[in-house]
Amino acid sequence: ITWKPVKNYADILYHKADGIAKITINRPEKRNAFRPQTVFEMYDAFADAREDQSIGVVLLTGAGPHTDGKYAFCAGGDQSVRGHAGYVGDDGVPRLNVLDLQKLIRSMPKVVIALVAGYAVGGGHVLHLVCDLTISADNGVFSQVGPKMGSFDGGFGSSYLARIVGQKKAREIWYLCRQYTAAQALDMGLVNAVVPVAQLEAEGVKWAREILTHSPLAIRCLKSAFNADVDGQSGIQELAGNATLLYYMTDEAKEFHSAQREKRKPDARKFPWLP
Ligand code: 2NE
Repeated sequence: ITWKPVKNYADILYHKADGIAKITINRPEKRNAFRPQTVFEMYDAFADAREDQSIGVVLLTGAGPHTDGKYAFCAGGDQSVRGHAGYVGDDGVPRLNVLDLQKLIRSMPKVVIALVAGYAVGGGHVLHLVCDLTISADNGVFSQVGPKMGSFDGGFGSSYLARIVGQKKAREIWYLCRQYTAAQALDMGLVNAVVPVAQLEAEGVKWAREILTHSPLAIRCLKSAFNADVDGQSGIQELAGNATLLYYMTDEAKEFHSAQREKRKPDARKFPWLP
């Protein structure tokens, strides 16, 4: 695959090729921990991928290995900029803007695949969790650390984790703050596959290419259906938005819309009341 750079950012890399976008957190010296700017940049790139009709799959990964030879997907929020009320950017404003990013990843009608090499820790662990699929390298390390360093994620990070691995395991993960290997993560259904680290990107591209041979609308509806089961009214909104999208594409909706514009009565009898 020949990746083409899309836009220059300070904290991330953003590439596209063959219907696939790749977003790489590029702070290996900090184990790819995110500061507010990193998150704003990721949000911008994800929003671009969402708008681009040629893109069906987004790969989210971390740059590495670092000069010490270690890999990281993401070590969560950058603790060196954690202030009184959140992570503080150059503008001095405390934020938890990663929550907006989590929602975008979940709601965008494209498939997002996390490619995890090394540490997926804290808010970095939640980032892989909210992706549709996760492929881990054999050196993947999965961990929530909040209760041992003064934080927690009571949103997707806990309740969605429990949907994935079950209540008992999710409570263990958060209460004990242990590290789990890629093999353990596979065992508990936290990741979809484990491959040698050298093959991680190639495996992600292979999965993406397979997905891209399938029906975009079917996958769009499936993603919102999976979300609707978990996300309450906002999940139903997403699913229903797809029904509206599909309805707009019918002759029936077009007839009613045209009739209104042409100030005439719509010909309702042309359309069946299907059983
Ligand atoms: C990830 C882990 C276990 C790796 O350990 P190790 O021994 O391989 O690396 P080391 O030496 O700890 O880290 C290498 C460099 O990366 C920085 C370190 O400070 C160190 O820098 P230098 O000393 O070489 O200058 N680094 C690593 N993680 C960082 C981070 N999160 N922020 C800033 N710098 C970081 C080990 O590094 C570790 O445990 N990291 C901390 C994990 C952590 O506490 N993450 C935040 C959890 S809370 C969160 O993410 C969150 C939330 O709870 C709710 C909402 C949003 C976010």
